[in-house]
Amino acid sequence: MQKRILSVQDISCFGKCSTGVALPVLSAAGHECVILPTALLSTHTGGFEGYTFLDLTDEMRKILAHWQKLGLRFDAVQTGYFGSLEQMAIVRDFVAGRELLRFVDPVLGDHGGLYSIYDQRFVEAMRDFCRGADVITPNLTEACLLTDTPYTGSHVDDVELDRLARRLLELGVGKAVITGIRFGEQETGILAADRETGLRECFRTPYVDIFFPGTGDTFASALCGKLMAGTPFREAAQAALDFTFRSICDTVPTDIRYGLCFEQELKTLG
Ligand code: PXL
Repeated sequence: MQKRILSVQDISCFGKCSTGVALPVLSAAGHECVILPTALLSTHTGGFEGYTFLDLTDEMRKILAHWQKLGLRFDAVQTGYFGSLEQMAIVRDFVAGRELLRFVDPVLGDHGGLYSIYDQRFVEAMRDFCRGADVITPNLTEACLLTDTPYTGSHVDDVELDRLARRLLELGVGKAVITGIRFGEQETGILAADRETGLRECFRTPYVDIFFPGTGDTFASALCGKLMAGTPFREAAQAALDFTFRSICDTVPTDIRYGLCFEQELKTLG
């Protein structure tokens, strides 16, 4: 059955990420994707000089007030890149008391650092925003930021991974998937953790030594699409990882800033 999913993240006009990924991926998974843009940028912030940035916080308030009047209902809300601190409170107020699933991709940073517009206040607000989420999908950097753990690189041993997963779930989260973990020299992948079942399982793919902005967004939307289609958690995590890996393989060797060429893989999501 088709679900209506509200995707709250920026529109980066060039450089596939966030809303530019959520719309095609959630649609290909069979859902209606409604968008609530948090900011409008000429490009994403990952590697282009002089990008423009329009904060849409005030517009978000107006859009949600209109939808409130219309009595629109959603099966899930998926959040990604926020343009201001207030936006988290705005979305929290809108979803409060509604029966919907909450997917939070706690976009804060990568490679051990914060993205350019964020600071420690964002980290604290995001930690709070994650409370009560059904599924969160931090990369390793974000998992460390959310749990006050020093980031020591993308190779993490099993004990530390388990600790990170436990501390993420302790934020009051149903399921946590940590992305961007290196396993040895040859592999990369994710850890999936489920509070209810106690599941802790790593899923791996071959490591490709190129970083494409928007990879995490692609994974998060694919996972959301699969779960909302009723796919069980383990299978959904595996499918989202495979989709992301195949998209990476399709992309080599274009300009890495342009994002993943996931288009050929969309047909595999249905
Ligand atoms: O992929 C996360 C993301 C989303 N939106 C914008 C970004 C980034 C990462 O750099 O810059 C605008």
